[in-house]
Amino acid sequence: MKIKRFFAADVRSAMRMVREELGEDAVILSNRRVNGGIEIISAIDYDENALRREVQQEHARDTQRASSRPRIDDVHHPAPTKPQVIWNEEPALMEMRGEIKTLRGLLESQLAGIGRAEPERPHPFYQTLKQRLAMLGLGSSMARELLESLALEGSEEELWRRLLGKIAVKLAVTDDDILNHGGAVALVGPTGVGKTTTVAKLASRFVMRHGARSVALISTDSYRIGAHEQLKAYARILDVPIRFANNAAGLQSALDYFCDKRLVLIDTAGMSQRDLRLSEQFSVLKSESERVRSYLVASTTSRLSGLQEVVRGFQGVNLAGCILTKMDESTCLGHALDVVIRHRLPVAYVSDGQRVPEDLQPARAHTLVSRSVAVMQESTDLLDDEMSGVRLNEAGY
Ligand SMILES: Nc1nc2c(ncn2[C@@H]2O[C@H](COP(=O)(O)OP(=O)(O)O)[C@@H](O)[C@H]2O)c(=O)[nH]1
Ligand SMILES: [Mg+2]
Repeated sequence: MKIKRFFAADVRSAMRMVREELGEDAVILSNRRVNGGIEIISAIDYDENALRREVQQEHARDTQRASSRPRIDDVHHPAPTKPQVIWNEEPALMEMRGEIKTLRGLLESQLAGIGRAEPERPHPFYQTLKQRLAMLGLGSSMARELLESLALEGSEEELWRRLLGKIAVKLAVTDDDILNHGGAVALVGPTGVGKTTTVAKLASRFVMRHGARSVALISTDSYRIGAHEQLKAYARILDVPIRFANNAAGLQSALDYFCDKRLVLIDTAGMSQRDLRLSEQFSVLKSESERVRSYLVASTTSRLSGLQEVVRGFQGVNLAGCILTKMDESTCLGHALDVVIRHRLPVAYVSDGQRVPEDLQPARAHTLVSRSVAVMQESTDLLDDEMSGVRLNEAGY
């Protein structure tokens, strides 16, 4: 560790001197106003223990010096002038405040772990791997389960790769189920996640494989004005028949009507999992549960708690699997991985754009995991860039 004192007329110049001499990783240890300027004590390769030892040694030397000096009565000492620090104007202090905030967050999460009786794992990589899993987007209980099942032997990178392998093993996929086997398939899920677009992508792919006569569409979305129009437009483009069903009887008759089709795709009304009409929708689908397989469409841009609520809310119909959409917009795919693993929900397809039919792929476990790592890396790099921008701004550059 190297400690250095910098003196300049103002904070901005002092900070510039610190950065020029010690670089971006320098840690500000103290900062105060002294006669005629600003004094900053800064360190590089900061080691708190070494610093404490140095301070203790310095303190011991001071005491020795004081005891060897003739004692002067305190009354004769002039009152020391306190250095003046304007707390809320000092960029260095703002930076320290940020660091303290981060430390507090870390401490809180550690204490929360103790509250949940986390087993003591003294392995040096345990915490860093746990943090990497958290950055990937996995919830803390999933991260703990994975780490507990891992033999902690090898380098950190080897352990990380093994953890990713374990995630891939836990991820169930259905191997192009809908397009390979056809049948009657309903897409359910909240509004705006991409159900109608996915119906169009699947229909279009099936038409490309087996011709327009093999596919039919049904819409049960009678709640939104214009909802039918969107699907109707796709039906027209693909030249496939379409029917609308507003209740169980309507769905039954539409399915009977299309009984000669190899694939019947049912686009349902987008509803919030909190919507009371959802159970109405479930009862319509359940009435045909023998014939219809339901897939949940979920957006990977949702947060972990939101996705959990969606999956729980839509379990009212027997879900055969799910389709993960908006991968192209997601900044954290791990949330979706956590939820589908936890609910043992096989992933059928992933959608990564708006183009019909190009932006839809059958889900592959290893590809999903690698993609999640790539997205995590991109987000971390972005955050690093933003943080260094903030630090420079705080320093007045
Ligand atoms: N970026 C992106 N947008 C998508 C994706 N899937 C659907 N969308 C868009 O999301 C919006 C809502 O899609 P829609 O199919 O109407 O959702 P629905 O309400 O669930 O039927 C539309 O603008 C789609 O083009 C995807 O994978 N990525
Ligand atoms: Mg729709």
